[in-house]
Amino acid sequence: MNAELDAWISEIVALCQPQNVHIVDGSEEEANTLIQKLIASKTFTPLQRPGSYLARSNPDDVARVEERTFICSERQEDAGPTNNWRAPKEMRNHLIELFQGCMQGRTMYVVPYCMGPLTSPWAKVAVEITDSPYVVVNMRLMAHVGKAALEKLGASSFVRCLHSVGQPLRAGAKDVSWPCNPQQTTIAHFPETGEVMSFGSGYGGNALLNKKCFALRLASCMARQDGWLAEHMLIIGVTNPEGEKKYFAAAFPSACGKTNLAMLTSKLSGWKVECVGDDIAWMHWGEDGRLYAINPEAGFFGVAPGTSMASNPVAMKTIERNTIFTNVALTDDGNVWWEGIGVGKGIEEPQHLISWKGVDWTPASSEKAAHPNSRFTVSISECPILDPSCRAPHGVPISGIIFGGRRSTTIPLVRQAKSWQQGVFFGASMTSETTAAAKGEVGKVRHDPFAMLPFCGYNMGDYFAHWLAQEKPGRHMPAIFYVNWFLKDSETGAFLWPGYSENMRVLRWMFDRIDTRVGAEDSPFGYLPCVKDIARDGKESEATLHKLLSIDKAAWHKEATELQEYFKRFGNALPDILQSLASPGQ
Ligand code: SAT
Ligand code: MN
Repeated sequence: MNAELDAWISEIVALCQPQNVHIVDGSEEEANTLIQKLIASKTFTPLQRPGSYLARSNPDDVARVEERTFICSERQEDAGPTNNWRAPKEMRNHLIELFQGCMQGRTMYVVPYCMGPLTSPWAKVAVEITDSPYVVVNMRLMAHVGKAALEKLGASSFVRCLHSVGQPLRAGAKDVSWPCNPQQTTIAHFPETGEVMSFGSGYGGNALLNKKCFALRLASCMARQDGWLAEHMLIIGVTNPEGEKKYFAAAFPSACGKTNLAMLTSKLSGWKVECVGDDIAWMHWGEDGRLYAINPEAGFFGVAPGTSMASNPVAMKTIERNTIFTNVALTDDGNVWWEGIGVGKGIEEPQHLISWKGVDWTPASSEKAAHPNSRFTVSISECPILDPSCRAPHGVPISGIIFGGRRSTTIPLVRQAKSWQQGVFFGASMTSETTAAAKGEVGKVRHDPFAMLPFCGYNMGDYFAHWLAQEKPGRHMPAIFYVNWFLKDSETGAFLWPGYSENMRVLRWMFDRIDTRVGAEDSPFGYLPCVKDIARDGKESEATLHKLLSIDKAAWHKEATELQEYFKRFGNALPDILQSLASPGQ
């Protein structure tokens, strides 16, 4: 059907020398066969919940590895100062050596997939070749795979995503349940030729190349070229008691609560949140001058720990069936468990579990039962609060854009930008404490502009300019907000803001600000809410709200000075307006 695909398959067969080739058709029967194979290889343990399985990874392959992720543009300045760069030729040669014979003894799966609703003009078809059946069954939940994607592709060109766990199975050798090759793990992107090559890891964004590699790193480059936006953002519809609806897109770094906000259960009477997506937004300008977002994904790959009936009852419902759990703990009655799962339901901590490492665990154990980056993979159609326009081909109109990070100090609960430029500055100035979603130290404050630090496929300075350039006559620019749910009391260390469903109060303020139905305090840092507007039906004291909504000038000054330093690394690529907005006087 597609000569380019045929030729590529032959080329990869010759390079990787798999035992078999399987073109994925996306059928139920195929999925069942793959699941049986994964059970036989002990990759999957069937769970006591319908259609659900537990996988345990190799303990050295548990998260994205940013230091081994590369942007291989011809010119180093096109990758910019925030990406690891290698010359394409050099990286390709290195990878060809690694991929040589790497699928021996394994089946090579060819997975055509479509990102975005099949009927959407913004949807894009790509192909992943992988030797991991675990990747195939996960991708099946996260994207439209198989025949439908191939049909949409027709004879067109496509992005080539090549993946191997990097552990050939030599004749007679016994396989392990999670093959991988952490010493050689390399995830390389070639934006100029539309390719991804990933070797050595079977986990999450390192291996499901449709997600961060294609839908963010490569798509951000395509978006820059064609005047749209590919962003690390959830998408929600918010309806007020009068039945008016507005859509928001919100960028937060990995493991900072995007899935919880995307599925928020409102406790404010008459207010409702519906879910379009929890991780990625592709946004295009409509003929009416509004910004429209589609969710390129068809499923969730959410963080398990902390998810409970108290924090995210909708997610708990979503994962009741047909879910793949990776690196959570196993209960004695064949179900899943993770730290925080029982909150709000009064479930006691079990006296015995099998931990994510596959060993006995008791409350006396010093290690966590579930890995902090353990995940659930589930189709979006399992979500009980799916927005009715979730699969609208042209997307949903975005009225508000929210940026947010995880900061225990300095950044107030919420602010609104006074202009598009200030809003872009909000995004560019984002900082957040690191989480277990990426390998490395946890809890360290770092710059994470637009929550795209690990996902922008080109020079971040040019990316800022691309955002500024979105403002044009005739366009209705969304309002922009910056939130921080994670402020802590400097004396007790306790969170000042309850978060989760209480974030509805902040969403309400933002919703009403868009039509200026609620006031705000004007400040150089943006519009800040008046305490009374957030306090309505709240539980916290006035003093706490003042702490949440005020700006500590000394801390801010320090932050701004540091930000100016940070911005210097972008050199000439940094738009002047951002450097001037970063001045401590602002
Ligand atoms: O990149 S992953 O998909 O593994 C998870 C994340 O960081 O959001
Ligand atoms: Mn993410």
